[in-house]
Amino acid sequence: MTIRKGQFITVEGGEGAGKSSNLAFIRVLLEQSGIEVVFTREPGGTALGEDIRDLLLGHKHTGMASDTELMLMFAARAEHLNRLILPALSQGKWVLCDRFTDASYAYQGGGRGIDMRRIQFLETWVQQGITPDLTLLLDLPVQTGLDRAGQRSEPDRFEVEQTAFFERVRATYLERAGQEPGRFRIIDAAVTLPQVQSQIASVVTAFLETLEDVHE
Ligand code: Z5A
Repeated sequence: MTIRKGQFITVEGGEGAGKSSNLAFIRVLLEQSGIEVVFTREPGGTALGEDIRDLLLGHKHTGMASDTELMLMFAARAEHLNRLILPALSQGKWVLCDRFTDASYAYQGGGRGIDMRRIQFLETWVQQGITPDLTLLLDLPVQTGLDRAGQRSEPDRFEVEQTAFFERVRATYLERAGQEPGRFRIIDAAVTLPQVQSQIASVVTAFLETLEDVHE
């Protein structure tokens, strides 16, 4: 595996959590600190990955088996890691990614009910030890997020799921955050956008300070 120099930051959250609204803010925070940032997303991030994203989010294959869905997520991830994420990190760039493997645990594990051990197996195979250095979890009550997301246009293949599905997604995210407090930072995303961004700024600043300490 290539030796990495950059940092790998992921942003997660349920429906309407405000990831899109906050990712650009995080990117600016990092760039203001002189960091070169590669901004990407999952599923997607490469030409092949974006084609897989279309299969996963579109309505052409509505009845897709849960295992198929999970393996397509990891197929896109393998391409993403090998073609974009690892090369960028090894060049010292930072990677800011809109969702990553925690989403597979939350949506395919929690939401669809796939045995978490299957997801762990794919994670070990595909990632070979590469995990995010920092994960911001934008957390909010499911109904608040659904109300926000409902203001958007055409729902994708995940957005048509019922409230119970999103409750399981949220519970899984929070459980994972509890299991890995060193990597996760939970952001209260139910408050106003400026309040959310204030929390994010504190987290990013503290993370940058931690790295300075390490390098002193
Ligand atoms: N998925 C999966 O199942 N397994 C995997 O392994 C991976 C992904 C990697 C694509 O994700 C889908 O793939 C996703 C999980 C699945 N499915 N779902 N659902 P995506 O990230 O591309 O799609 P998304 O979840 O719909 O995210 P999004 O488009 O970035 O939306 P968002 O996080 O909900 O954020 P938003 O668009 O910024 O905010 C929604 C609205 O709320 C918008 O009108 C904002 O103006 C408003 N907003 C935002 N913040 C606030 C605050 N603080 N107050 C009030 N209003 C706000």
